[in-house]
Amino acid sequence: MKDKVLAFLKEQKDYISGEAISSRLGVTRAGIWKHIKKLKSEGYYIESSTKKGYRLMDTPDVITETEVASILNTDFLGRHIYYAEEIDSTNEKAKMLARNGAEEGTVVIADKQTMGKGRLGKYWDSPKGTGIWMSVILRPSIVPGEASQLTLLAGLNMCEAIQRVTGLESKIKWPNDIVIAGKKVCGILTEMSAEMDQVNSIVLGIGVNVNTKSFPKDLTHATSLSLEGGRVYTRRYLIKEFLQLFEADYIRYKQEKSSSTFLERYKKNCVTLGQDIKIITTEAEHTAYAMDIAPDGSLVIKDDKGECKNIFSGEVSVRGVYDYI
Ligand code: BT5
Repeated sequence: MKDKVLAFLKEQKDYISGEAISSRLGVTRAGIWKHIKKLKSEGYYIESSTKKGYRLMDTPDVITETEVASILNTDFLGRHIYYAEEIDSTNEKAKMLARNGAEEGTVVIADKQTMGKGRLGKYWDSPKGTGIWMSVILRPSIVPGEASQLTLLAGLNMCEAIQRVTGLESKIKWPNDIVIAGKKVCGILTEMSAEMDQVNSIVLGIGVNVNTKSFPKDLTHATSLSLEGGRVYTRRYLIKEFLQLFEADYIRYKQEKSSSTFLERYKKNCVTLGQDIKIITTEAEHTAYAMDIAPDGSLVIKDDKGECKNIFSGEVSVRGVYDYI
């Protein structure tokens, strides 16, 4: 019913009385008021006047299923959207939905996360209304070792989506941080449910700081699109761009079963390559030179003894020797 009220308000050019809405939609005026209140809390700017009634003034930056679905041009990605104003973690919700049989392409979006997660138990700052906190459920027939290729692809597509929507020079810090001017604007957390030789489901969790104005003190390397671009961006256009780019590449990846479809594009956007880096594990820190990305998604490095090795995401963090990237 909330969606019907919204659709009705969108059709009107002027104020419409509560009475007119209620008789047209067959709901009590108290019911209409409840839905209007909910729409306002989702971010719609609805003016209410005791004399004239209601008028939808603006749909500024709403990322509900209705608004996202209405602009999405995909076949299966985001055809089912679960939206929450507040949630613990979209990845937790998506994992639960996946366990209960949610279809491939189901997307979970929240306006705020109270327990947003990074990798290895780290936290992800996800304040209300400023970012994209989103998880995508995938069910590819691949072996668990291949899943990291999909997280690279998601990172690449979000990097490209940011470039298209904002014109900013976003880059990828291997494996999955997206950075602008040396600071982190997006992080990706992939979680998977799998047997030894088959993936059941993959949850790609993506966090983008879009209109964040300031960060907690400990996040000295964080930035937002708005801070870098000097303007406010509409989150749903970035969601749309990402889902469309990712769907096209994901379909090709599944057909060809190879990262070669996107590896060159990934390398072109990757700031880690050709740099001296620090490789940080829970036990130690080593310096190395980042040479290449292998087809399996691992980073090919030359260590300080001159030996070449492949390192895999998951267990390590990579930093520039002098700075964050
Ligand atoms: C990540 O981990 O970068 C993965 C972040 C994934 C977040 C999404 S949001 C939707 C979905 N649901 C979830 O619960 N999570 C996913 P990692 O590379 O481990 O980086 C974590 C580190 O980034 C933290 O230890 C902080 O130092 C820093 N950090 C935390 N919040 C940040 C933010 N909003 N922007 C930039 N850096 C942040």
